[in-house]
Amino acid sequence: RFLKTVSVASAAAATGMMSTKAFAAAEFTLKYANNLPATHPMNLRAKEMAAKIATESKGRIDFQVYPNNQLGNDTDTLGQVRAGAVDFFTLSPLILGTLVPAAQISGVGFAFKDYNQVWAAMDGELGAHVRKQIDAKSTVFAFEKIWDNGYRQITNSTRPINKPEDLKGMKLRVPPSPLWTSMFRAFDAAPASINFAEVYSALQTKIVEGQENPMAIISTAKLYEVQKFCSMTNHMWDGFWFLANKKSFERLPKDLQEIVTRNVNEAGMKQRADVKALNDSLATEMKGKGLAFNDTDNEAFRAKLRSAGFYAEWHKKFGDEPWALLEKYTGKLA
Ligand code: X2X
Repeated sequence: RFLKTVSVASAAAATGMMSTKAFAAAEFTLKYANNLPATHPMNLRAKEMAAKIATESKGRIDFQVYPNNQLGNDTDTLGQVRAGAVDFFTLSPLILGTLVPAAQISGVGFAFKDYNQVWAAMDGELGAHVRKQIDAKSTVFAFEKIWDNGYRQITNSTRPINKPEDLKGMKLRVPPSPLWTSMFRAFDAAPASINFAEVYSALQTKIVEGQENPMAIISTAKLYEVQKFCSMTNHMWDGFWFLANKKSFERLPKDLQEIVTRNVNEAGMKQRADVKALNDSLATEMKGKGLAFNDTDNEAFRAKLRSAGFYAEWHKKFGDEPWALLEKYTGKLA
């Protein structure tokens, strides 16, 4: 470390660019990328966490946060974190399903009735099962505490979705993931896989009529500007696994690994509380911005998935043991 600092400083001196920054250059520069606006709790907590990591590591780690798809859309960034060009990435378990199919299990429609079930499962055996699959099947691993996205709601520019039949033929953007496409096909909609980076413009230009996301995203990504209706379907809980490239992480000495791990998990717990509070409080604000809200009867939508064979199909795909783990937390799904 001493040698490295000296060489950076003397290089700067030699070129006449001596600056205090040269002396303070961090030993490890780590890039964390995500797909959400800088104002979303994910980025507010990540920024706070980055500052804590810098302080606790005494400047040895420069933890850089790149919000809003700055380094590429989710599909690109997944490639970059696999290759180690990006060190950390937060990604929906369902999109991660394009690499590790087993990870999609937490996204089964109407699985978790409430947050008690979500955190019991994700901090418990279901989450452990998924993290083990990620570790075994890829060059990345997931930290223990999954970050929150929330329960997803459907927005569109055409009509309120009151019952499953209202989704028939609707051109709906879904994130790139087999389970998402399968679920909206089961509703007889016309799902199109589009990365979040392109969602605002796809809605604005009417390439699709609608999309589905939690309230905190509809608000911070300003999707209400290009949508008329918001139907409270709560059709799926979604989170973000905080992923790290294994080689990047293993390059850190143990004491720095411990600082990063503890801070990622602690920030995740704070982010969960922020997201829940926001998702619960935003309807009033977005009504004021012209979005028309309606509630729905969850049971009707669930029955539609059941009769379309959605649960049977995914039970078979995931296998009996993982499915039993899911139902251990949710109760019988079909
Ligand atoms: O792509 C989405 O819709 C988002 C932002 O919710 C996810 O990351 C899955």
